[in-house]
Amino acid sequence: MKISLRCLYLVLCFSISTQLTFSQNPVKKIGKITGVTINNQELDIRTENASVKVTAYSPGIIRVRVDKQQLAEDFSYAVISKPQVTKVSITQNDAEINMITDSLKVNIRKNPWQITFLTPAGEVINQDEPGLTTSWVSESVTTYKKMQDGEHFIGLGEKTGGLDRKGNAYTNWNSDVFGYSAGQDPLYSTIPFYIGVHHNVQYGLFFDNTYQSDFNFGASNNRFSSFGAKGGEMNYYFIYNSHLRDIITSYTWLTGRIKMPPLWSLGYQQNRYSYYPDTEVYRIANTLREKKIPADGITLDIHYMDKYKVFTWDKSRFPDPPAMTKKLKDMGFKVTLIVDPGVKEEKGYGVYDRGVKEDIFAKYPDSTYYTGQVWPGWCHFPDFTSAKGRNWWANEMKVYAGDGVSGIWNDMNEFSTWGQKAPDNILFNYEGKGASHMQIHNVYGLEMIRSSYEGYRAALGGNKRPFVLTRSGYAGLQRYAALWTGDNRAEDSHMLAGIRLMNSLGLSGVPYTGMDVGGFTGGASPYLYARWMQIGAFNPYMRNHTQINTKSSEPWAYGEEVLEITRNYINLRYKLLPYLYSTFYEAKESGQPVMRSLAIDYTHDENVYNGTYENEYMFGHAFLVFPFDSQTQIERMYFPAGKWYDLYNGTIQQGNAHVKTELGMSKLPVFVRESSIIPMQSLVQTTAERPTDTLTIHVYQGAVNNKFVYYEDDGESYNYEKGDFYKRNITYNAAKKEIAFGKVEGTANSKFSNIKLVLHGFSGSTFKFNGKNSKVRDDLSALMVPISRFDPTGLSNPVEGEKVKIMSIKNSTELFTVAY
Ligand code: NBV
Repeated sequence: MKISLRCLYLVLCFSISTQLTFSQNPVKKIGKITGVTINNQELDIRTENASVKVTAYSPGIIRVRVDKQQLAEDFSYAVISKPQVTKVSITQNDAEINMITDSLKVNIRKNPWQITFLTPAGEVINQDEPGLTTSWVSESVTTYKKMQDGEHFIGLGEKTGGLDRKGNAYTNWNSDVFGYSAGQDPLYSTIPFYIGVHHNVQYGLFFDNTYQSDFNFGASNNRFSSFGAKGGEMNYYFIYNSHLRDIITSYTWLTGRIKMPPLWSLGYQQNRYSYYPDTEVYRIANTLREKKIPADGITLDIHYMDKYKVFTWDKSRFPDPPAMTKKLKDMGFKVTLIVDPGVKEEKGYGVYDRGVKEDIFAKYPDSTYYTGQVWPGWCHFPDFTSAKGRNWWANEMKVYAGDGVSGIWNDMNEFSTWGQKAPDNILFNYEGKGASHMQIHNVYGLEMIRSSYEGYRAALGGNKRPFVLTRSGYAGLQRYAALWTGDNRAEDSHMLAGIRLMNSLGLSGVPYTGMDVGGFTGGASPYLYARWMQIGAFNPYMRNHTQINTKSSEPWAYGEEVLEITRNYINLRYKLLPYLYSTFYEAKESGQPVMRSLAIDYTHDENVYNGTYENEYMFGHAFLVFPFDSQTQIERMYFPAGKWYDLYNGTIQQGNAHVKTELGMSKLPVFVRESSIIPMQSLVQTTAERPTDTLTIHVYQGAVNNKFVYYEDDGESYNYEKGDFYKRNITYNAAKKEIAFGKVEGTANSKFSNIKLVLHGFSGSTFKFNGKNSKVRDDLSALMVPISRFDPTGLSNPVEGEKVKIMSIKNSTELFTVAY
């Protein structure tokens, strides 16, 4: 009796609680479809609880918008492309809708809503988790996707952790994270774009929502991956291509690509927090030259300002800025200045007064200014989400152009108020539509760099490339700036974490990236410093930087041996500038990153996602870099399919192999992919110096065909947009053993008048050069010829003395004349 009463009680409790849960269900689902309208390549759908729009944006890109209310006016700071006219067939019956483009199929189940993306052959690429699909909890909206067997997740911008994000969750809320830990999240910027990989397919997913967003790639669950935000619409772009690299190209078609960077910004940059007064800056510049360390940039941190007030100089430290920048320019250095968005609240400070007069500072809902504390003390913050705010900033920047400054370094633009929380209710213009801090926080940095880029370009007269660097940003930031990964620590784990951050940024459309080489906080050991500088030479942006009150971090601060190693690798970077610049051209044309995670070219090779090998990357298409830490003497390397040449001795390593290697301080393991084509120039101390007139092109024998797009322009203007460049394809046909130089495109002359062709691994064979048979007379196995006191690799030595073909390319549009 006792038992049955208890049972009754439990049954009663259970049914009440189920009902209670149900009647108070805080989760609102999208529900079943109640109406469908087909408009050419677009579906307007009404569900029980939402309005939905599904658009074929292009054959391979489908956009999905879902809102509890009517869909709002379409607006994005990230997406710059409009839908392409796309051939689609749309059919429906009571149970489902099918939308088919030339590249993919979309299936939408009606009751309840569930969307599935399939290949043209009908394989599932990605689908809603059928029980969860899209739902809301209060204003937070989330879409749940079914976790596919063996699915890998990569990208998502500046995120710590492994290459494969499976099993982890991430938050996007741009944050000032001084001395962050190597696994911290979130960091400074937000790119809500990731790539999924499984069963020989890969897709991209861009969730364009600027509120705080959360991604869950099966963190403690094996049912779903999900993405959602604290407000706004469910608004995502699904991208499918048959190669991963093309997904990056499609994503950057949507969100934009870099412009050609100023050539000088690809040279070595010397930095610290802070170099002052001007005499100290000269000392650094002179020492770089005396010690023959090639360098192009010196960056000034906050101490150049008068009491940290933006757009001012501390005249006791820098009495004559134009004279200083001129003197440095004559030595081949360009100056980059840091700027912070916080404007000191101080009547009589012109920048502030003009900001008040033009009413460009962000306010609370009661129309009083929002005030937060940063370097200069209490500050107001420009509203970069209005053209008025951006123009005001642009105007203020003119002073630096007059001072001869070449680069603008945007710091603290998360925006940061000493890492404190800024209130949700600060109001921003948001292009006239009005938005709260919650909505615009993640795009504040993006709009600041937009203003810095457009403003400084205009300040320089419109046709000179400014260099713009940023710490914060949102998807699309690549259109305006290079990004560096903020305040890392001088630790091995940070050096490697930095590699993964940059590789992930590259997968997420940002090719121009760098980290504080040498580490920002703390001090590196000589070995760590040497290793970091070697790796830095294989980063898109190479800047050495360190925190205030740390030990000096210039290349000579760690003794002779480290100095020589550092010089060797910076020398190599300068000789590789023709290769690097052409690689940036590819980034501009197709969004391809300069640092390429192996997942791009070896997407379905499981070893690539193995934690032991996840830091390996390609620098451009030719160099496989193994960024090992400074602690271990013996490490494991993984070589993907193909044939690889040791950069230093030409030894051939077959791919699909796991190899142990012994490490030393003087050498970073680097290999060259078979069939690579690598243009190089003579060593220069600055990009302001002309290299010799011979361009050396290294070709590595291999079994696969290759094409290298060789590109040059003046390195400083936008004339290339009007065709003023020099471009030609260099192709290698493996079966025919033929190397061919294509027709020259563009109106510019090359800065080189001779080409020297250096062949690697062709020994004893004949090859065709532009259709004519030639015998290989000299074969060079290594790109670098070994000699040197400290460095058995002899990176500092140019390849010289071999009898190789010299071909005149002057005024030539077709073949070269061979001049031995
Ligand atoms: O301006 C000083 C630093 C700068 O050196 C660093 O690179 C930025 O990430 N800045 C942050 C301000 C805060 C430093 C504690």
